[in-house]
Amino acid sequence: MTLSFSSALKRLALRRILAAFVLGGFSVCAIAQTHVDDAWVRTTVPGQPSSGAFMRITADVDSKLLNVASPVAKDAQIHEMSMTNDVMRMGPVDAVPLPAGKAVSLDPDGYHVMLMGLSGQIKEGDQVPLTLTIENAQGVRETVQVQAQARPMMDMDMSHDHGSSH
Ligand SMILES: [Cu+2]
Repeated sequence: MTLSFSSALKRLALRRILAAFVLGGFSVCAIAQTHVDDAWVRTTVPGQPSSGAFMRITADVDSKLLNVASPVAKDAQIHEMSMTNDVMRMGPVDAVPLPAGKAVSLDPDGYHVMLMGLSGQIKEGDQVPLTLTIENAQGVRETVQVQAQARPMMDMDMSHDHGSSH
């Protein structure tokens, strides 16, 4: 009788601890509304003026990516790659829609970030700081700091010259 009473107490205590963990987790999520995964920047050769940054962004609520900035680049632009009459085009966009809960990829075939006016060569393994400005549907802005890993691009599609294509 005494034994089962104490084990019931223990179970209750354990349940309280678990509840505290769950509540704590929720409050953390409420602050960090946007998650950025697998951020990387393409390595460059010496003297190369620009590069591309890529990542996967998941917003908890409907949002949009408005701006990207980096201390290694004079200018960072959000570009979109698209096919028009079988011609691959690419140009700046005002924002990237981030629907609630959906992972949006910035990759070499779609949206990507162009880092222009690089201050130096980006070498494999470098950590490139990026600051993302994200606005939710209520107009509330948040900035997200990301450390993007520099790695070489295997796909040759991005080897075209951004400077003269647009
Ligand atoms: Cu581009």
